[in-house]
Amino acid sequence: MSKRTSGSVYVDLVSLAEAAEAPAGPEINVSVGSSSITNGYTQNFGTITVGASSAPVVFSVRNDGTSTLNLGATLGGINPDDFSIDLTGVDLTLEPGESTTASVIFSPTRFGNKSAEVQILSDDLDESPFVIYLSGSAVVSQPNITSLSTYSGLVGSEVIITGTGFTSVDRVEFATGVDALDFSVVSDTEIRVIVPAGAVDGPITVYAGTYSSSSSIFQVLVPPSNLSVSPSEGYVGDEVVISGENLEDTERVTFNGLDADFGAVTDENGNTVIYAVVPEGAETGPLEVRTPGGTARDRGGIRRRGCGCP
Ligand SMILES: [Ca+2]
Repeated sequence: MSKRTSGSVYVDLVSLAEAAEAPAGPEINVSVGSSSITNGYTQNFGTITVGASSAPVVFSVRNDGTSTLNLGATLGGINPDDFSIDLTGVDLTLEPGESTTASVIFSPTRFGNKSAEVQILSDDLDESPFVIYLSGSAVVSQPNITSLSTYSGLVGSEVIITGTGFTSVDRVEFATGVDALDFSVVSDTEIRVIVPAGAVDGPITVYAGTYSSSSSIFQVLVPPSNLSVSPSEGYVGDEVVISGENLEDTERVTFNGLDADFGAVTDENGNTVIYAVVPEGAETGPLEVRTPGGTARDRGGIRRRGCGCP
């Protein structure tokens, strides 16, 4: 700013002083909110529940120098995975007087005290890297299961767990001690989990830090398999013996689509064996056994012998 008065020139001393202070070359100036910060500043994000996220903290970088300031940024330190920096739209080349902003959030995945650091790399002569230390404390909430979408299901099927305090859940376990590898915390009140291989009947338990909560019994269904039928042919009214795997809880036996009377016993090896009677009207065709886990079909099927009137 200058004033011109009757031929004499007066230079504004304040402007002159500012011009004198403007450093030659690039000069980084970092601020959070409206306050400038110095190299080594610590930003504390306070206490956040595991699984939740803090509000973003916006940092702005301005070039107070007289030539171009080139920027880069890295996130490192002890717990970089618990923080994230959003560099969307960041201008990494600042001309004198230009500025750009980036935001950082704290979104811890495990409980405890967390720290990390942002390093702003630039061609500032004496402030590169410009380090901003990040800190925060992660706490967990107590999960509580209130219900399951189903209390039985096959390995590989999905179960929706409903309850409260799920934000911090980092582990889901089936009986007995079988971790679910595939689950997602959809919200604080919903978790979706895939029944893992090896799971057996028992409660589903969710864990958050030192807290846990268990459901009522979940029954793991297994499809019947390896059917073997003896004899493989007979008359209406004949009894056949069906063996195989996972025949417990058999709820239906059919001969070529016709329902048969049947009963189940446990043999000396602990396997379930089904006795079924060839039903009236049965024709030659497949024999099927249905359980809550699915349906198995005898490969050879059963032949109806003669007219069924010996
Ligand atoms: Ca500097």
